[in-house]
Amino acid sequence: MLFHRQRRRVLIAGVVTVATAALGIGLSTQFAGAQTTLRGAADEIGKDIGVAVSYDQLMNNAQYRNIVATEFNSLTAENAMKWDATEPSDGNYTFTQADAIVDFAEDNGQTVHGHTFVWHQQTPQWVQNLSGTAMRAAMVDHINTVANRYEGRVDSWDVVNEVVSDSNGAMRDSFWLRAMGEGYITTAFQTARAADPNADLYINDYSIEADNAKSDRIYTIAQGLVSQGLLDGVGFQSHLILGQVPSTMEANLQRFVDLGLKVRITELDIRIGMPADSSELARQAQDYERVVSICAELADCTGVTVWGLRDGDSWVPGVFPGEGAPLLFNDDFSKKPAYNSVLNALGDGTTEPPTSDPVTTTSPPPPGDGCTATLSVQSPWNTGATYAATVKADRALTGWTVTWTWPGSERISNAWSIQGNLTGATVTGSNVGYNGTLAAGQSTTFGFNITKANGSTASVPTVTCTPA
Ligand code: G2I
Repeated sequence: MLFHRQRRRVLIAGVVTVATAALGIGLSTQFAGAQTTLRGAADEIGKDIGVAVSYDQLMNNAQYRNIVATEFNSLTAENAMKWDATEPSDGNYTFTQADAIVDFAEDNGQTVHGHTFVWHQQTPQWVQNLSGTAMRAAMVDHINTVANRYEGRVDSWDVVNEVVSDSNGAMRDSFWLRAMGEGYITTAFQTARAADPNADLYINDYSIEADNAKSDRIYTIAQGLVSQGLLDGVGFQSHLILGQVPSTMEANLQRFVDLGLKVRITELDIRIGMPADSSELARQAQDYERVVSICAELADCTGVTVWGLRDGDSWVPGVFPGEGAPLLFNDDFSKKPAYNSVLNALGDGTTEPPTSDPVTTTSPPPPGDGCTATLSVQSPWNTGATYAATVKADRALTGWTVTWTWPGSERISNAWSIQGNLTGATVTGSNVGYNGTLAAGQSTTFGFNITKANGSTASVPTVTCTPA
């Protein structure tokens, strides 16, 4: 691999105006939480836990946004970065949806895995009708424009998607292949590499989880790209069927790692014949646990992305009538058994033994009409901890600021759903774009990780919350 990229967990530094204490300050209640999140557990083991997001849900559904922000540290646009969404007609680029998703990820300290530049689906007819030379020019322009726009903000790209067919590992007979020949793949990777030299470049496909003719062909293509320094990783989509996690999956991923590549589970879902009964949901949880464990235990597996949040968000029932329930959350946002097994496979946030039980202290609720903030230690380890925080509005708010001072050497290393001056001894942070407006009685959340002295107790300082 020629190019390595630091995982991006950027704190957004900014100037925050702190209202004076007279303005409806609430003292926090503090307590210890036993719960952890997928995100907290994945952060702790240095993996991505991602979700494919729908622009519409992200814009219109506060609960969806909240779970996407708190449970996942990586996002993929389910449709918004595809060619038909970004360049519906020649040279007319539309980035409203893709921008919104990347902004959301940035606000929440999440990485973005980009999907996708070159695919035989969701590519407009005007591209499909071009001659070889013109198609090449359109491809180069498209990749340059999209990759340049998100340079430094999208960490990795599915440069080509589904280029191998389902029969005997032959190349897919797509309009790309017919117009440009097999060289279209190299052209795509060369263009992407030049456009964003720091992004990790992936080849992505389905039904390549097992060692089979299709994954053999991907392996051959990968070898060729690696020899030219053009490939960083292989995406295994993993649209799986209940009870059919391939027995060769681990060994198959390993052979790509042995080429010097990263591997990633890019579109995981596990579908069930409907209606799904409780034993099937339990079996699904086992299957999820196996797939996520394979990635968790493989150093060069960067992470797992699930292809949608709730069962009702999934593409599966529309394409496989009578099948469904393939994801981690029910439609009411409750967690399915598979959620817990994924958490387990990610190490449950307890890969290092806790140094102490989290401290529980409670102060009386504030009398004022502002807001209260609650911190809880979710999972401490020797040199750090993940915290969850809740901000509750006592009256309708259009924004909030929280502040506290660490008693010791604790410092925030990364945070989500909050922005401000977060890294010092005194922390001052405000809402991000989506979680500032709260009705009376409504709550929102943010979270962060800290570093701390080896073996010390993760403290729970008093938090002051002030309405904007
Ligand atoms: O087909 C499942 C996935 C296989 N691998 C590549 C992925 O990009 C693909 O994702 C799916 C999306 O989950 C669907 O949401 O790709 C489909 C398109 O092939 C997406 O479906 C399309 C519908 O077919 C369109 O009718 C709809 O306008 O989503 C569009 C946007 O909602």
